[in-house]
Amino acid sequence: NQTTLFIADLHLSTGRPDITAAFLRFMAEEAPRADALYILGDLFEFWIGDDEPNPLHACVAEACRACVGQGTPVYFVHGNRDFLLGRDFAGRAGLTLLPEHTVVELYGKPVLIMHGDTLCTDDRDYQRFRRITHWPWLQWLFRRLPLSWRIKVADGMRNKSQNANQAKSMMLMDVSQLEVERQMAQHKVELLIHGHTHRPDIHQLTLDDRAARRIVLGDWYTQGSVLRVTPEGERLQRRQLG
Ligand code: OKV
Ligand code: MN
Repeated sequence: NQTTLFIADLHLSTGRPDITAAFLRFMAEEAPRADALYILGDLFEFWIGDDEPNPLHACVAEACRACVGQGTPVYFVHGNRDFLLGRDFAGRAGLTLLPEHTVVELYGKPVLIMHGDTLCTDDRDYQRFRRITHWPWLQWLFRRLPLSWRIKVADGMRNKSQNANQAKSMMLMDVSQLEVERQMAQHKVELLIHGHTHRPDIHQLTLDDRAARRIVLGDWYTQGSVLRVTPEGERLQRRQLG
């Protein structure tokens, strides 16, 4: 024991049963042995409401619930894709929803955790999309639309975004170093853990002449990415999907 697990960016969808299988195996075999599991956003490829009757969602909820039932709390931070995941689904899955930026104490050290999209401040178009789709009254309105309308709107938005992203540079889609340092200083931490950029790595930096680190989780498109934090240190691991 004495291990806390972190995952992000699984982008689960019915179109990728291999990722779902890897996640379910992880939830059954590894997660229950940990002190806690943190899911740092984009568990799902898209989310248009807790009322979508999708067998994948029921399956994932059951797997999370079983893990929590065995004594391992599962925390969830919203990603840029599943930001509409709400209290209904969280309740069914036994998930504890966390705010977008949270400082957790891990074996005596304060650690800042987040999805990571708020670090990408150079991508002005994305930040505008984020601001608008997070307006509470617009979310309220969207949630009240018939499911078939929400599916159409969401499909249209994803198609549009896919085309836009192909034109964006790699630099633009990465985090802003200035914003990383700003948020770490604001929360007074020397360790930041996030996902979103799909560039798994452990970055060293200095903040106020002190050594600090930023750990980036990888996505699960071609292999799993799991961060294990113990009192001794951190290990960023990869998992075969098959
Ligand atoms: C998630 C992203 C689609 C990026 C729509 C209000 C509004 C929520 C929504 C619809 C889309 C999430 C919920 C999805 C992320 C995209 C395209 C780009 C960059 C509204 C609140 F405005 F229509 F009223 N949505 N879906 N994108 O398909 O999961 O992250 S989504
Ligand atoms: Mn993301």
